[in-house]
Amino acid sequence: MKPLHLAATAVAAVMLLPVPAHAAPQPSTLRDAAPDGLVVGSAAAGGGHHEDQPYPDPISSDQAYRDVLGREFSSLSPENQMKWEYVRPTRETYDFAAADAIVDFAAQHGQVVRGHTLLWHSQNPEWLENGNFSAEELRAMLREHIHTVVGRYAGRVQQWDVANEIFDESGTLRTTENIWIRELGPGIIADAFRWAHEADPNAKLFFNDYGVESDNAKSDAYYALIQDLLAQGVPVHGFSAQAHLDLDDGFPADLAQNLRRFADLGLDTAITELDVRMTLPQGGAPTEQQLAEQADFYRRALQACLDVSSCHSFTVWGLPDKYSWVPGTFPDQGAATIYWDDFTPKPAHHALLNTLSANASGRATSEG
Ligand code: 9MR
Repeated sequence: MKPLHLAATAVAAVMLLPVPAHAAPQPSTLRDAAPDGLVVGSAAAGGGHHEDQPYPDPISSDQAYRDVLGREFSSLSPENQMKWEYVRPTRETYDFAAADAIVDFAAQHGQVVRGHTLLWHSQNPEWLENGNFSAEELRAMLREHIHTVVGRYAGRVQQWDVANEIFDESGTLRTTENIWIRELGPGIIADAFRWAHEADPNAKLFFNDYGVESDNAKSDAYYALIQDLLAQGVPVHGFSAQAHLDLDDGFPADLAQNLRRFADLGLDTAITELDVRMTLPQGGAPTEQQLAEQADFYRRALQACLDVSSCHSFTVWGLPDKYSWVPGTFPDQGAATIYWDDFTPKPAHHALLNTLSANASGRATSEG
């Protein structure tokens, strides 16, 4: 191990050196600053008709939003537009208009796409949740849905969140909330991965959840399940931590270490929905101190991904706060994203850019 004080002295010495006139300019966008093998993504906001989003999808209506989304990012995740609630207005029909708009935008801007999501307990249409379908019907519906949706975007979606949030905080499968697991048993999870793999053999297939940033009961449950599925030959390729962080909770300091144990199973890892909310002072504007702490959380989450060589995808959950899910869900909290509402960058954006730039020519990981 390198003596730390020597390394620190060397860094300090380098910082004092004058910048040579021929030094390459620091890249000015997140996507340009990212090292090879890492895409930097954002959620593509919207979904249109959800009650917390009384605005049209900004990707079709807000030019400033489109400019930033296209310029800064190399990966897009539909925030809502590939969920059952949006894609399946009725049992017989599919509506791909909003999802197509994102996938087309990504193609036009040289971006990859993370598909989100196929098997989840939330945002299912009422006709599905209240349909009193038999197990046989539900199984056929899920199979058809996965084949149709994954098949439609085959070759255009890099990673799929096949199963989202299947465990609760105690590491117990959501056997009552999740219609698929409740009605069809836990074996349906393996089938969902198999069907997705049939529809797009090149897409990386993920388990995705929040609250799994640390080594805890929930991430342990994933670890055990994934080991079991891999032993059965089920095509599981990735494990991702959403990383909806809150300044009040502190930073999950073992994030890299936790991702690394999944990487050691041979999996890809990813940070998929990073935002850092905070309790806002009276008046609603974050303090300088809060913004600095937030920037540090963003920096540390990115560094954790950079420190794990199988972490190829790092995504923030939306751009300006006016399109963020946070204020609608946590009334006293907000300011969770990396842009102000006029699309000027917050300190958190600078922190990400600097951290990427420091790793641009390869990952300077703390693994050594
Ligand atoms: O950001 C999404 C918001 O617009 C939706 O109303 C909400 C509905 O559940 O889902 C939000 O995204 C969630 C994501 O799909 C899964 N992880 C948690 C995200 C924040 O709730």
